[in-house]
Amino acid sequence: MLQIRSVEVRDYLNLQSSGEVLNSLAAVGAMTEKVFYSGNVEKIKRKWFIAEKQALLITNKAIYSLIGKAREIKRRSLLSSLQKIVIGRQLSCQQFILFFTEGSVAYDQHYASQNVTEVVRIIHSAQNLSNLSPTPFTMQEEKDLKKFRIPKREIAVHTSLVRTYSESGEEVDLSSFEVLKLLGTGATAKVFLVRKKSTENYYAMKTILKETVIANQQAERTRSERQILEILHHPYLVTLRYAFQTENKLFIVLDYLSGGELFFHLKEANRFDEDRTRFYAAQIVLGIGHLHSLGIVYRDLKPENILLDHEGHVKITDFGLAKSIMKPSTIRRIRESFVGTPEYIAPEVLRSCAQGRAVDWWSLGSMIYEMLYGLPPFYDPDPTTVYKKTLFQTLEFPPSFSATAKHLLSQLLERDQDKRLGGGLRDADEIKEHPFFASVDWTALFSREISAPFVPIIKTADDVGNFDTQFTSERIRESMTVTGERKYVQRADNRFAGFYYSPTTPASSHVI
Ligand code: ISQ
Repeated sequence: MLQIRSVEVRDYLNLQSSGEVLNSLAAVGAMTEKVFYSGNVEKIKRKWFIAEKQALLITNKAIYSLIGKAREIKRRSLLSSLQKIVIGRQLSCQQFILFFTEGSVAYDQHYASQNVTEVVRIIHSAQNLSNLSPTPFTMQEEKDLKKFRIPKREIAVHTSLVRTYSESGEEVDLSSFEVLKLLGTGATAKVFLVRKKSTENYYAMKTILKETVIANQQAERTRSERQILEILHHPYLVTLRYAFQTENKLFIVLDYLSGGELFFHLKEANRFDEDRTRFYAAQIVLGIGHLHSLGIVYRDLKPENILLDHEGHVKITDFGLAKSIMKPSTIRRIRESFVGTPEYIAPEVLRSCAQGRAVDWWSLGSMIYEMLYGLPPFYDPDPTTVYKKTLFQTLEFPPSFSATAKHLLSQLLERDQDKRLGGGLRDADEIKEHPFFASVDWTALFSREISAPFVPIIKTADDVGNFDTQFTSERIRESMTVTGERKYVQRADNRFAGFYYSPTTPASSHVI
């Protein structure tokens, strides 16, 4: 068969030479891609059938939706993931839908354009050039293709966010656990204290409603959290024990950290002395340093995400914002949208600049300040003022801070991430060598041989006294019991395929 190896280029918007597009492509590591097509399209949204003007860009690798004058990338979909094209009846502005599957996530993009035939031809030529089979297309008589879209519920059906996980291969499901108390609630998740029936060990079970994940476009976040958790084995990072699902929910089973949130204890104590602060900060340095060594930036370091175990050692939890960036050299190139909690966000995040590992060291500085003083350095009740102060306000210290603490904090809260302590290639080692940590035996600390300056009061293994009574006093609803949840049948429902996890060696939550 005759192979056509050339591509007609129709760069109507002149994007190949556009600085904005080059910047956007560079931000996703795609600056070497060749533009084959660019043109205006209307992106048809589900809601009320609203159309939004966007630019469609086709390169030798991917299809992009670009928005605004800055040609910001709204979505990048690989040509290799394009499964099907549906084209509507010919009109001045003809509709078409592109259906993609990436990993096990399926989604569609509904557009209208005056050049649909050209778009499809160029997609096929670009695929041909990369030795990909041309994506099949179907023509439909309808001019409105809305009914051909993947229904919102169905998107979930094709979405595998997190693999099922169990270290031992032991079969677990919701019926393996007794749900005892609510420990906390977040935007998309609830955390319960549970007891595993077979071993009577206690765990914290995070439950996530699938629908909420999909509706809030948190799929990527949930998937990444699950993947990151599975590879973490460190004394100061929370350990994943099991993961499974029912028809409506995802379940992540973690060690129960009965000491509660560091935030809870900080509020009780008002502030910590330097020794106690140093103990927590040093363990966080080890935990975050380990994440960085795996190419992961945590991005959400704050006292609410640090829990204490029964011995008073810290564990970093909640990897929902953590981002895996495999090569350190690419870290700086990643441009991220705005994420995090105001008081702990580094200035470069606010400026939407490169977001590297150093953002975590800025947050560590904010946290150390808060532990020593009771409030973070740029605190204000108004979040906008927090952002302004983070960017511009001179760092000031209360007279109670020692000279070494002030020196450490001014180095961590350095606005230029390249000059920030920890911002260099040696990452956590730079911080470990600071005089503030001179008394720390890092080897002993890693082995958990150093006893904690404060041991939480825990009366029984299922004591929830270190969690907010606002949650723990809540009655466990019927929906959390096994009878209230239809058991998930993996083969029949492909939604969150691969979520399951159970340990290879019997894991015990700590016994006290
Ligand atoms: C472990 N123990 C108690 C509460 C928790 C909340 C979130 C993640 C892990 C937890």
